[in-house]
Amino acid sequence: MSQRTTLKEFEAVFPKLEEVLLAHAKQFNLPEEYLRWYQKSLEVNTLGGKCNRGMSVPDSVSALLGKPLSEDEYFHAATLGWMTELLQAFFLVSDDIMDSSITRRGKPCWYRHEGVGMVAINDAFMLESAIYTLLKKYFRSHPAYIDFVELFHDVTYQTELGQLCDLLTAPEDKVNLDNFSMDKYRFIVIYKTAYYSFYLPVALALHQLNIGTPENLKVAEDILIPMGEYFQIQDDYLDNFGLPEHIGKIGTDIMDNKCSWLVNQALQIATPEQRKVLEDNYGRKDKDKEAVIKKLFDDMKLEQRYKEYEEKVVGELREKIAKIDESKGLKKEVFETFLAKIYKRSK
Ligand code: GPP
Ligand code: MG
Ligand code: MG
Ligand code: MG
Repeated sequence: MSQRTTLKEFEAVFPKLEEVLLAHAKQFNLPEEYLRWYQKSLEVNTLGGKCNRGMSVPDSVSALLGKPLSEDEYFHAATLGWMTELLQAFFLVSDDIMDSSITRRGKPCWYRHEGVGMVAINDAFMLESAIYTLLKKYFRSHPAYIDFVELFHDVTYQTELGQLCDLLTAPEDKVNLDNFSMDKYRFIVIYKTAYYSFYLPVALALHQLNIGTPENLKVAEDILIPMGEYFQIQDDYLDNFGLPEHIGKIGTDIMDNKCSWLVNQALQIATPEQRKVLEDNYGRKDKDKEAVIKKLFDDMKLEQRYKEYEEKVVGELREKIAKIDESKGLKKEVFETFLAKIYKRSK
């Protein structure tokens, strides 16, 4: 029987990795006060999240092996998990600047901390570098070392492609609703979210066990990419319909002119009058105009529409998972566990 990790067990691995990262920076004679800065950036930006992505690595390794992990197996799987959390930290610090966001995980965004500002950009780069420092330290002699390196590089690039499209479909001062479409939307969310949040943790688990064959990776991708698409649609839904106390952030998609799931759905069903309301109020840095859009989304019953979408997509995902052939090393449980973690989430 496999064993699921707890947040507490997973978090218990972090101090060791932090120590390694600080010792590595110290080797370059980074002055003590700046070491403390790096430490604070690591702690503020990497800790305090749900760690769904990170914990999915040990959970997946355990499900693939069908047994609880030894101490060494757990440490290595959790270290790979923390690398996905470092990648996420790198993305979020950067994304919050690009999105002019206010809060993250219930606290001010890092760039809004006293004395941080645009130093946050360099801090983001250093969070990314930390991945490769840990990879070299713990996986240099693993047979899949180069696969790990390439996987992180490829997934980072894919996320950047998605972010590019996310940003370019949302210019700050030019609202053009014709710019939005469900096709563009799918591209954005698959690349900006699904690869790093869903495919990456499972691909890492497969490589840790040396069963990251092209065939296994392809089966995983075919399920995890649609699952990640569903996850980002939830994120867009929660941006408007979630509670800031639950999601730990204040939604900015309407004012940011984002090509979000909600606005795309609204465009599909809008009457000419409703379209005019969207045209006049969407994507403006104005609280009153944002309120008009929020009211319109309520009137258009987008919450109900989301719930119907959720049931449909979860049914499809369950069918795909049921069809997995377990004879090549993959396990349905890997995907079932992942899906269970996000189904009907409110945060
Ligand atoms: C989340 O989108 C997307 C990312 C975190 C990827 C960022 C990619 C970079 C290359 C920086 P979002 O803006 O909807 O997330 P949130 O709602 O959490 O701000
Ligand atoms: Mg954002
Ligand atoms: Mg963003
Ligand atoms: Mg969002």
